[in-house]
This record gives sequence, C-alpha cells and structure tokens, in this order.
Amino acid sequence: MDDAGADGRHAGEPSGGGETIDPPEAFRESAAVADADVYDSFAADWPDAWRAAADLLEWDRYPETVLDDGDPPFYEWFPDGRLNASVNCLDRHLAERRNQLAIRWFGKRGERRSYTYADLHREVNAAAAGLRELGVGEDDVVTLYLPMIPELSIVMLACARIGAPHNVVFAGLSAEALATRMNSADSGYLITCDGYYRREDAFNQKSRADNARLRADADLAATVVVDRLGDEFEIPLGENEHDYGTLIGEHEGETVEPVARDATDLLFVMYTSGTTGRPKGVEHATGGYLSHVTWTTRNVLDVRPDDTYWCAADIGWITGHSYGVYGPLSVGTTTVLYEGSPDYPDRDRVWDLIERNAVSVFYTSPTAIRSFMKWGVEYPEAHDLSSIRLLGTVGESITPKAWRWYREHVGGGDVPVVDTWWQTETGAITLATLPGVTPMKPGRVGPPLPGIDARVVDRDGDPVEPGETGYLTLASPWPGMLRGLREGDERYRREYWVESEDGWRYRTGDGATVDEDGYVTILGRVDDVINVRAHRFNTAELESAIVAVDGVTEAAVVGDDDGGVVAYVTTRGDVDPDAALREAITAEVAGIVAEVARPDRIVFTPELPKTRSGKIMRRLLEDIARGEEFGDVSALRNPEVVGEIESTVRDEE
Ligand code: 6R9
Repeated sequence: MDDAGADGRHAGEPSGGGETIDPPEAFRESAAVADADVYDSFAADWPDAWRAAADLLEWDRYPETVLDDGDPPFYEWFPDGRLNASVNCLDRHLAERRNQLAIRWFGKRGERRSYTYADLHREVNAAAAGLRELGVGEDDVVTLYLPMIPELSIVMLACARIGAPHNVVFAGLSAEALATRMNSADSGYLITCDGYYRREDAFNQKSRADNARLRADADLAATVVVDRLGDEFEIPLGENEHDYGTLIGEHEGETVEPVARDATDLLFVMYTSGTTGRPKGVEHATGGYLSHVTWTTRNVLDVRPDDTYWCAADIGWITGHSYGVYGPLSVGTTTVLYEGSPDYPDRDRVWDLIERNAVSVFYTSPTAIRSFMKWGVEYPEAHDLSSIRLLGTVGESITPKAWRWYREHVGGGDVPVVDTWWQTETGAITLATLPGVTPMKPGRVGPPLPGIDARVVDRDGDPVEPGETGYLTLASPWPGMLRGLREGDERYRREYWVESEDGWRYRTGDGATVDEDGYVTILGRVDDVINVRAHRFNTAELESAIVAVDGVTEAAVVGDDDGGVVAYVTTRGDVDPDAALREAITAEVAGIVAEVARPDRIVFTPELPKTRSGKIMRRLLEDIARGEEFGDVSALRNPEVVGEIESTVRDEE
C-alpha cells in the first residue's frame, strides 16, 4: 500500500473485497468533512496541510513552521508555536458557552455532578493555584492516581495550565506499578483519593498509594487526597499530605495566568507496555498532540459543541486522555463522564445513560461491545437510543459480526461506525474512515487518515501484496506522535524506528494486511504485548507476577478470542495445582499488575511447548486458546505436550 493516500479508494466503489457500506446520506449532509478531496489535498501539500489542525487551536504565538524534520526520528511539530492546553480546553470557550455543560458526571452510587465551562474554568484555576502553593513549578511531573471522577480531568487541566506535565496512572494498577511509574517519571507530587467504590464495596486507594510511597526512590514533596467517599472513609492525613477540598477552598475564585508553553514542551507522560517487562514513559508534546487530537475529534468522531458525547474509556489510558478529556473539551462539547461499570446496577446502565443524556456520539471498545452482545439485545432495545448519530470503536480489532451488531442495535442501523486504529504513542487516531466521506468495511479499520503515511511491509520494509500479512509501519511523522521516551533518546530510537533507504519508519508493533482499496485489517501485536480487555500489557509483566506465586515454575500468557487472558502454568512436582493455587495466581496478578489483567483461564500443564532454542511457543498456545488450527509442531523440543495441553483446554470448556 505504498500508494496509500492516492485517490480511488475513497471515491466511488472500492473494489478490494469485503462488504462496503457508504456513508449514510443524512450524515454526509452535515458531516465535518464531506469532500473526498481532503485525501488528495493532504497528500499534495504534506506536511503543510496539517496546519489545518493547528488552526483549530488558539495560540499565544502562531507557528510559522509546521514540521522540523532536520534531526530524524526526533521530529518537532509547530516548533516555533506557543500555546496553553487549558486555555484551549476552557478559556477560549467562555465567551460563547460559559453556561454550557462541559462535564456531566455519573458516580457509582448514582451520584451526579455537572460542570459548565465556567465552573470547570473556575475549579481548574483554583486547583492550579493550589498546586503552585504546594511548590509545583513548570516542568515538575505530577502523578495522578484517581478513578473516574471530575477531579481527574480538573487536575490534569490544572497541571496543563501551569506547565506541569501530568503522569496519570490508571487507578486500578497496583502500588508496585504506581511506584515504578513515579520513580521513572521522577515525580515528586501525587494526587490520589481516599478510596472508591468497586461494586458494593469501598476500596482504600490511599493505603495503596501509601504502599507505593514506601517503594518510591525519593520522598514525595506533597500528596493531595481527594475525598471521594465522604464520611464512609476517614483518612488521617500525614506530613506533606493535603486535603483537595481544603486546598481548592483556599484558592477559590483566584485566576492563574496560563503558562505559554512551547509547542514541543511536554504536556504529559503516559506509561505503556512495550517489548520488555518495564513500562515505557511515552512523552507527548503540547502543540502537535493537541492539534491532532482536536482535528480527529472534530473530523473523525465528528464531535461538535452541540453534541453530547461519551467516550467510555477510562481516563487512566490514552483513549481517555485524548478523547475523554483533551479532544472533547478542545472542541467545546458536552461530555459524559461515568465512574461505574456497564452492568451495575443492571446490564442496561449504558443505554440508560445514553437515553437520559441524549448522547449523540458514543465511543467504546470491542471488548465492551462483546459483553453487550452476550447480555442480549433486550437491554438496548428497552431504551430510546435515537439520539445517536455516530459510533466509534477503539483498542482492538472488531469482528464484522460485532460491528454489525453495534450499528444495528445501538446505532439503529443507519449511523456511521468508525473503527479507529491508534496507540498511546500515536497520541491520536491515525487510521479510520472519515464518516462523511469514506465507505465503511465491517471488520477492516480503513485507510490511513489524510496526511498519514501508513504502509504494511515485509521484514525488509517492502510493501506486501494486498491480502498478505506484514507489519504496519508509519513512513512519515504525524502531529500527535510521541516526542520521545522518558527512558531517553536511545531507547526511543531502538523501540520504534528503522532507517530505510527512503527515510525513517515508525514500527507500530502490529501485524496487518491491506486490501486493494488500501483498507487495513489489524491482526494483532507481533511483539510481546497483549491487549487485555482493550488494555495493553506486556506478557513478561504478567508472567513474572504469576511466577512469583509459591509453587509456580513457569508461565506463559496469551490472549483469547474475547479479549481475555489465558495463563498456561507449570508447577513444582510437590505442588497440587488446585483451586487455592488458581486463586493465589489471580490475586498476585491483580495485586502486582492490575485487576483488569487477571487471567480468565488458568491451564495447568506439565510443560510449556518450547523451540529447540528454549523459546516458549506463544503463538501455538494462542491458537490452542482460541480453538484454532495450528501447524506442524514437530520442530518443537517437546511436541508431545501439545496434545496434552489441547485436551486439558478442551476438557475445561
Ligand atoms: C488507543 C489504544 C494500542 C494497540 C495497537 C493495536 C490495538 C488499537 C485498534 C487496535 C485493532 C483497532 N488497537 N486500536 N487493534 N483495531 N481499531 O488502544 O492505545 O492502549 O496504546 O494500544 O491496541 O494492537 O497497537 P494502546
């Protein structure tokens, strides 16, 4: 797909196979992008065409330069521009929509809170003043360890206002994971809460944060604790610990002059799993990131100020950063923020919220859609979902069946469904159809966006033929791209980039095919990363937690068809692989890594299948977990275990 971006694939009838569905006429009429020329004009005028994204923002100093590519792969977007992200998400909207709702929050216990743009502006300013009082200066990294409560968005924006990069750690990650991320980011400030609800029970987040502090390399300058649970949990505050409400109260009504940041200055760091067991700190620059996120929120998700938009991803992951906070607030829309789970108090919770809020654009993951399908159509059918005009998915591949179910039962059969491919590192959507322009193919992500040069290549970097498997690479830089890794330039270059005859290529780590129309189908990771319920983990991260359990000798984890995890485990001769051991393994993964990463199935086996050089054959284990055919195993050192493993798996089903 060397000619990705060339005309033909979006105009008229694509011919590369797969069912093709045209953008609905009613949607086209008012779509943000309705002219297919956008592909050609970006291709003809690259990179300058990306100025269109920068033009969606308010700048303190408007950038003269679009891209500085003088020192690849260290690209700088809009390098001479200056801006502040919180101004773009808040201040610039005040004149027109100070009384419009910015956030409608729904808590786990049925609580509700709403913030207008004026409210949000006010609290972000107070929080920014509070952070300053605690000593947070420009470029000091602030770690946030909070569940889905408005304070998470508020403190992120407060950090952005004073030029302090945030480092959000998903609230469900363990103390150990928090400590690693704080140490690696060299972060001296922590914002957390007393606790939060998991189902019926209150969970003590503060004590987990305290555990992380004990493991931290250096003393924390300050901790701020949000009172999420009220009287239910009284948490005594120690030295250098502050109550969020009190801190905000002291600065209520103050305004904090936003710090004009260079476009290339760090907006945030976000840790993600890579090819080693240690997470990588992905750094995002202010100007390129916000431009790309805003452009795609506007033009791919088609979000406008008068929408009510709901991105169901947790803010603790990149999707929540880009499309739960920065994108929607930058375009000035109303967002739904939901703390609870989709099946509590009942399995119609999501549909109930969509109906009540008249949500018009909904963005979620295939994992969630699979659960909805399992629960049954009676739940969405019991609600009026006619407000929906666009649906999006992200995080993993969606099957054509799930895609159709989503469109039919959630979208009423006639809305665009955009399958969006991107990564923590890309910052924003890079592959997707444009909903008013590009025909959809269920199960295929779509072509690269205008201005994105994606190619599926073989080991030598040459484009593969349509239908053949290859590696998805990005052959030119893009505005939302990571500016580097916390771990340094060398690691950044090594992890992601290859230099080829025609320039530097970014390796996504995904395997893919492409059809004759330039539509990409993602096959999954080709490295040691697995996507678990649309969250990214490294296999070694999970396996070392399992091996830490007494009695376990070896472990191999693979993904299954439902976005879950299957763990193959071997035990010491004198150990009974019983229910207690299963429980210990599950608890260890939840404790060391995260609750969401716990194995759905644990398969005890006398041995793991290995190559002669001693490598565990994960591919094979994955095929078994997915019930797929697998090839010749005779080259293995221990081919006889394969049959045994297979029958254990079948017996359990
Ligand atoms: C945004 C996000 C990135 C990995 C990525 C790929 C998978 C994301 C996808 C998809 C198939 C899609 N992925 N979107 N696979 N179709 N539409 O999820 O970021 O957590 O960094 O994960 O997720 O494998 O490489 P992140």
